[in-house]
Amino acid sequence: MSPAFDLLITGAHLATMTGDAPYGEIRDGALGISGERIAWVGAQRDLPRDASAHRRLDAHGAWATPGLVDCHTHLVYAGNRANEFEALLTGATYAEIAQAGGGIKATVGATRAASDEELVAASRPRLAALASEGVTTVEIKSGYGLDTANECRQLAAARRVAADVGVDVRTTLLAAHAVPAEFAGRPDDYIDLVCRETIPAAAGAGLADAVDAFCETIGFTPAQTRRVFAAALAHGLPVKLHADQLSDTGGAALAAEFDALSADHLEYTSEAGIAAMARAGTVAVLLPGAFYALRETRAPPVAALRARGVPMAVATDCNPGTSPATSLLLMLNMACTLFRLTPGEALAGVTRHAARALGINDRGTLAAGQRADIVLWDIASPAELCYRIGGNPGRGIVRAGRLSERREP
Ligand code: DI6
Ligand code: FE
Repeated sequence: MSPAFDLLITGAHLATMTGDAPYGEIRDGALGISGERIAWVGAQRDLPRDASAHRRLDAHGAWATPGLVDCHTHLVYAGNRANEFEALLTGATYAEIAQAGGGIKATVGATRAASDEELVAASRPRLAALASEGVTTVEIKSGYGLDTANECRQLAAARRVAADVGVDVRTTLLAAHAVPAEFAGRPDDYIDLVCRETIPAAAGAGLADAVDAFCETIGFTPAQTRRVFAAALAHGLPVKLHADQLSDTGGAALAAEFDALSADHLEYTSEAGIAAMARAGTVAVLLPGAFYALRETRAPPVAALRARGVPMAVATDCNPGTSPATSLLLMLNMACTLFRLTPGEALAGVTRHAARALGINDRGTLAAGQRADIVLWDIASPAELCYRIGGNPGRGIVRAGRLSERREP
């Protein structure tokens, strides 16, 4: 039977991100799409002669990659912290800013005060900016509500923003991000609330796809993180962890112990933590935007992660404090320049491995059966996506089989 595609893309070089060859490259390739799925991938000369299509697109030598996946963001929040950025550069210290109610506290205040409409309106441009660069799947965390109602409100806003912009979303409950003012000095009581009330509420309402925590000397202890993870798993939700960002608290190994989808940041992760991640199949999510903004000097242990075969993803960490970034393409460059990933590793980090960090296996590669999320780029080689500092060579985006024209941010 001759295949009849809904959309047939020809004249494209394909970075399929499958197999062992760099980028899974197929020169002069074609992509057949049926409904929301990729139905056929290969060299154009191998396309069945009698293949027909309702719609055809000649890519004129563009490169096609899988739709990009930003697997770690906190992009739903109100207000911003440009004032703190400015204060730091004119002599204030982090401690002074925190004492004056700044930092995460400031964003929690603004987010709680915003109506649902305001929260969605404030967040939409950030997701639209990511989408304009070919992001077709995004993860969005809560963590600026810090009570059950506001955490759930943030998760619901994340779903709404994603539907508005047309990006597929996975939401993550990050109630264990900071201790809210109401629980100052009583972090264990707050964790009680998170385990007893917030996780069950978010899970029961179907608002969360995973649970995350900030395990750090300035966040929650490993013991508190364990309690959060146990509650998450008891409610059927997989876990992820902000691990070893500022110090080695054994976060990576703790994440692995709970079969976490990912452990994120990892600047201070030890060899034992990496070995545990390798055994558990936990993805390492690298966040060069936060590393850069904090002017960190200790890079994550990329060589050791590579040696152990731990899959590495790359994400924006879009948040108002430590990574006010809305460009995943810029993160590709920074992952190579700051962390020494190869362009092939970086591109896998925003496609195949990023999907895996979300526990999704139907995207992140160009292969038959995968969701038809595809980006066409005006580039001469895939490495060009990592080489540029700024700019957007995107030419077209296919989201779940539907071709949308290139949109400017
Ligand atoms: N790690 C961070 O660096 C950010 N959150 C986290 O878990 C900080 C977020 C903020 O400052 O608003
Ligand atoms: Fe983060």
